[in-house]
Amino acid sequence: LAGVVEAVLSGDRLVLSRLITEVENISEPGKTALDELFPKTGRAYLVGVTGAPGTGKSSLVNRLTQVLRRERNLKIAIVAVDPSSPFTGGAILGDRVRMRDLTGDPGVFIRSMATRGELGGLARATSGVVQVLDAAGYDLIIIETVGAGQSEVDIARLAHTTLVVEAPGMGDDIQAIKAGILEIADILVINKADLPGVESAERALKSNLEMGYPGTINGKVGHRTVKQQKADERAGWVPPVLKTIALSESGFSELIAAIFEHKEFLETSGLHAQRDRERLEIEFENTLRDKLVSDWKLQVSPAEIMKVKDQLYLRKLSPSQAVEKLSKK
Ligand SMILES: Nc1nc2c(ncn2[C@@H]2O[C@H](COP(=O)(O)OP(=O)(O)OP(=O)(O)O)[C@@H](O)[C@H]2O)c(=O)[nH]1
Ligand SMILES: [Mg+2]
Repeated sequence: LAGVVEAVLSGDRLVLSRLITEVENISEPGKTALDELFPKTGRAYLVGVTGAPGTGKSSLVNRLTQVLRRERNLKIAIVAVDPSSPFTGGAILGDRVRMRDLTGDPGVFIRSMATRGELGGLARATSGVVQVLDAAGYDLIIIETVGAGQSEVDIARLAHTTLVVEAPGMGDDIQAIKAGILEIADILVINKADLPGVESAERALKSNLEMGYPGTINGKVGHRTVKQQKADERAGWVPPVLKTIALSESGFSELIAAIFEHKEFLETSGLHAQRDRERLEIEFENTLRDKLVSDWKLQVSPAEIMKVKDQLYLRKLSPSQAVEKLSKK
């Protein structure tokens, strides 16, 4: 294992790929490696890219990386997360084709996350993978997720700067508003700005921002921690609405400027450090909960649990009485 950690730190991409697989599977060697790499983490800047399917997220990430590689001396890692299991095979293939321009660049590392049944597990696995890439010395880590629900919000919480990508073409019917993901945006991007309907998409996004940002969007109350974070940030940051065409380079210098402006804002306001602590606290709490549950399960026999569960099904014990009863053993 010592060899693995050293190889990763020295930039061995093959070893890095293998280690990521271990971490993705939350295996024992993966966990041990994460422990060893942990002191080297906390340096990378994380950019989340989310939005409805087909808005051009992968194309945008591809173009953004290309332009950044040309204009700034940064090592970039891309993590594509796709929790929609039946399509993952295709999505990965599609992303590979789209990101083909980047392969061969030693300063770019691309990884598609394998699907797992449990959404909480995906967020956790992604967090581990990002930590490995961070330790491996990638300056910028871009995380692409399809914006659909809580798991995307959890993954977006990993990022320092979150882009929500929208595309014109549906009049005022903005996908991001429907999905309730607008509130996690630090930067709003209308991609496919070459298509008709850009102005009305822009109008809809801006009026939505003014109306309720970042509280309730279409009656949906966002995740509390995100909301609080965003409320703090609102004091000094209003998400800009930008337009890009990922098929060309149109809008990308503005997008890059906005990302680095937001980074600067987080750093000078102290929010960067605060978010970092919050992320570590969440990780600590989750790990603590997992450990307490597994320790508890070791102390109670499965037969005992079954017996109590039978009483639970018959409604002779409430869930809390059932836990109470088992804990007294
Ligand atoms: N006209 C136009 N088409 C674009 C633009 N950006 C992306 N596309 C096209 O939109 C389609 C979807 O692009 P993707 O990059 O796969 O979109 P995505 O959001 O990553 O899709 P999923 O990962 O499946 O949610 C592709 O056919 C792209 O070529 C753009 O700026 N203008
Ligand atoms: Mg994609």
